[in-house]
Amino acid sequence: MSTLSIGDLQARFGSENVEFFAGPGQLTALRIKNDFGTVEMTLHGAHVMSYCPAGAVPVLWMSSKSMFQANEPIRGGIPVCWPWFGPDPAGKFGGHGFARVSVWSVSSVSKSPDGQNTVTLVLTEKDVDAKFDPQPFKLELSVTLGSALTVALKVYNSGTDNLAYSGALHSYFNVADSAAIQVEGLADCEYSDKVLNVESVQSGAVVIDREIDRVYRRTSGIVRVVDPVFGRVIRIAKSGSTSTVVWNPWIEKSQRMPDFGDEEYHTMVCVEAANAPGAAADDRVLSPGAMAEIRQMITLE
Ligand code: TA6
Repeated sequence: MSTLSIGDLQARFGSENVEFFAGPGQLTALRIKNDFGTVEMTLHGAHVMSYCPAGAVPVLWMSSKSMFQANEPIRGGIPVCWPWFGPDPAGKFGGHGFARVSVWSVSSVSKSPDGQNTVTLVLTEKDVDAKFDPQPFKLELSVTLGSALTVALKVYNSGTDNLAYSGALHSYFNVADSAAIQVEGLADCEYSDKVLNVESVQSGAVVIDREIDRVYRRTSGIVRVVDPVFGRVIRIAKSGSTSTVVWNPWIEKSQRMPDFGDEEYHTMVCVEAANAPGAAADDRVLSPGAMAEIRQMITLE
């Protein structure tokens, strides 16, 4: 858990492209700014809050009602869901695991010869509230700002027992009008429909005309969010993930979430790189000393 002050972080890791500051809720945050664009993220949850390619409309979405406080998830950007995706299998804690509500530490900051900047944050079981009773683990979240935004989560089993988990990079994308977009790349994929509680197969592009909460299984391809109103396509590639989740809460669920504006479903869609529970291909078990990585690469076409 980072105990360094913003000044100390700036002295140790700051650069011409990386600046530490007091973010929303006074959470310790950092900004990567280079010729490719701007990214802002917090140490809280290793949470990418925003991504704006140079000259573009922001690509990631953030609720105007999001909380920015200790022990609470941020509503928008890229929540890091780990060691469980969805409800807590033990039924004790909130959804999507403890990584997104824990304070990470800065591990490294680097710049490549072609001008891409990478910041890596780290979390281990020693940084997590003891109430979660975590097995030994290490997570590294690397964010690279180049022609793409690349977010990579490495999971290390630093214990002596197998480490079973599920997880996701739960990315919220900014769209002009969710009812006008098409989410391409999932045609003919089998999915678990979490709203209707049925298994189904996708026909053509995904359109947002109701609450959509679908776990597309055995998917490895590129997903394209085609936004005719903004006149752009958000291209979402991934690796290390066997499920792609598409989510829009639509009307009623938006009204039920206190950290989500009643009308905000109009301007967002989640496309998530996941290893979701419930299908053998997805469940992840890491043997002692092993490492697995899940990665999402986001670009504007
Ligand atoms: O990824 C879709 C989902 O699992 C939905 O079921 C919905 O719960 C969403 O995540 C947000 O979850 P959260 O715990 O962040 O409110």
